[in-house]
Amino acid sequence: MKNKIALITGATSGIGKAAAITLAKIGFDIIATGRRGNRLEELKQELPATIEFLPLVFDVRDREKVAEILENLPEQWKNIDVLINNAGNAHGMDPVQSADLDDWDAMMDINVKGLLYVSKAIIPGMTARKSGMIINIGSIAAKEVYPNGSVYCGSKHAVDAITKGMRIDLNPFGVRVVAIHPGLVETEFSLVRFKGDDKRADTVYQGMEPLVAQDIADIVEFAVTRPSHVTIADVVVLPTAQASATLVKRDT
Ligand code: NDP
Ligand code: 8X3
Repeated sequence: MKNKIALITGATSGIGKAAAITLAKIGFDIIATGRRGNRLEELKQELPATIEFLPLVFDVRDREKVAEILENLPEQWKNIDVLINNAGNAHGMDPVQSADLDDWDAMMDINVKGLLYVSKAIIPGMTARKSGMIINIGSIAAKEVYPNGSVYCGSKHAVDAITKGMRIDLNPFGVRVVAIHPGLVETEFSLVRFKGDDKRADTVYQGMEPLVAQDIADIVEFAVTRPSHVTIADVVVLPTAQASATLVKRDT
């Protein structure tokens, strides 16, 4: 995978960070994005010195900034082979009648519109070159709806639909479009969802063995190393203890 470029959004922690390290280890040059620039500098220390690294600090909600940065990449970084739309989070977990409008805005603006802004900037290069791969990180919440998760699930259902639409529209250009839909993965996800309440975040994974970010990065690696006639279109990956969005076997 030498001289290939992967752009990973949300590479400051969790799944995005694991994907960046994994792709770097198989030779990809890495563009890593997120809002926490210090985390991107730390990530650099974990990457092999043999690859090139470009950290980009921006909020995916900032439509102008996303376009300004991604449409004006330095010449050597313009030809992106793999885009991983990973940046996203849940914000809150509340019934629709009492949930916070700011949480709803955050989820729709980041998980859906942010993914679109980034894709809009990167897709023209892929269609012009008639090659490339887009990997969208969905969720089990893209396939099922659970109590108090209406808008997070809605945002991920949108990611699922947009992924299918991308696959259809980009079909004439040979651009491969992949969706990976994880169940419970222990990252900073629950800490963000519960606004820094680490005790509540811990209960999400209590008494069960969740996936780890590397489990998802392994699937990313599998998808990007398939020959060009193969698209891993849609993967749902769950911890063994999880049978559905709401059914989790826990040790008591
Ligand atoms: P983390 O909270 O560990 O990582 C989220 C990443 O998204 C961070 O790098 C964060 O970077 C970035 N991000 C969040 N908001 C923004 C923003 N406004 N602008 C730019 N970057 C942003 O969680 P995960 O690694 O678990 O989540 C990654 C993806 O996986 C998400 O799309 C999530 O919905 C999905 N997912 C997670 C599951 C889980 O159980 N953990 C299961 C299924 C799907 P920064 O804060 O530095 O900006
Ligand atoms: C993250 C997994 O079950 O919290 O998308 O929605 S879940």
